[in-house]
Amino acid sequence: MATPEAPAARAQGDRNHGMRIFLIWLPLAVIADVLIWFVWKPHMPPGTMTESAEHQQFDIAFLAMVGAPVVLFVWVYAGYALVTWRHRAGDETDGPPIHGNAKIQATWIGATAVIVLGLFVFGTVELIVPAGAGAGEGPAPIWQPSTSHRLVVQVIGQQWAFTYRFPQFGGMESSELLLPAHTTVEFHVTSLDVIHSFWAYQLGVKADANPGVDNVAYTTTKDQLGSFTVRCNELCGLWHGAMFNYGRIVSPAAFQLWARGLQVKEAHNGILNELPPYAPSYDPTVVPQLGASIVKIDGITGAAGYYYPPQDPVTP
Ligand SMILES: [Cu+2]
Repeated sequence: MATPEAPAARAQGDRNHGMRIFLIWLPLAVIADVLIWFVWKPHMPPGTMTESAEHQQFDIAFLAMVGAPVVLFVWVYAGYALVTWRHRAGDETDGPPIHGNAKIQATWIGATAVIVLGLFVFGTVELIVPAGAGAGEGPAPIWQPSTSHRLVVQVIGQQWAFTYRFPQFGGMESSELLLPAHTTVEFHVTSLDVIHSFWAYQLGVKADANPGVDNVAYTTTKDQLGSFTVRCNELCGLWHGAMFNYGRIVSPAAFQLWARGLQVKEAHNGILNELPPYAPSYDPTVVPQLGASIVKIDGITGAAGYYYPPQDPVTP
């Protein structure tokens, strides 16, 4: 039979257990956080193609670094408890009655309060600082980029394609999204029919595309060139799954060449004249009639749908 321990001896034993658990946990937590930051973070989505994407990558890595020590503490404690306090053969006694432990309770409440409130402050700050976790989405964004030199791109969702409109290039439209490197982009996202969502994954931009609403989202491209994926991220009907395409970040010179060239082409073949004036959103009831006149024009670059019916329409 085990003899009951004296309270002083038990307190000393608790301290030893606590210190041992801490000493097992601490190096594991440090190793996990170092691995997360230096090994995992460079591969974390959405990458570092834009400042907003990079900021989101930082947020995910930081949250993982806060979470990993907590998970490891639970595992270490569970493992330690299984080994140290397991039932031993022949021992039929109950454990000692416990009537609270002010130190452990205070530590527990204090540590969890600091973690939860710290995450609350971190999350709130990251949402509202420029290029933070949010891309500023909404009709009235909570932050603005510091520069007024912005490329404005309107994103028009429709079943089942995105069209991109460039008001600084005469309202030119394209079904392809090219963006220049080292440029702050101001997206204005709207829809012609049902609700869609513009999700430019590697740009770290996701904004609802709602009819009659002008949702603004910002991002700033960096020096990385290459393609990125654009998906519709809101179930919008039968071909929702096919509503994606690829955009590209190109050099500023290549972008100017492309955009000016398209503007000249669309001015030349009459598309710019036929398009409605640039506006934050468009009346979807007039768009089918608009498409009826636009499809007769040769050299159409826009997306399929009301605006630009998919069949070859150039039949007199
Ligand atoms: Cu959609």
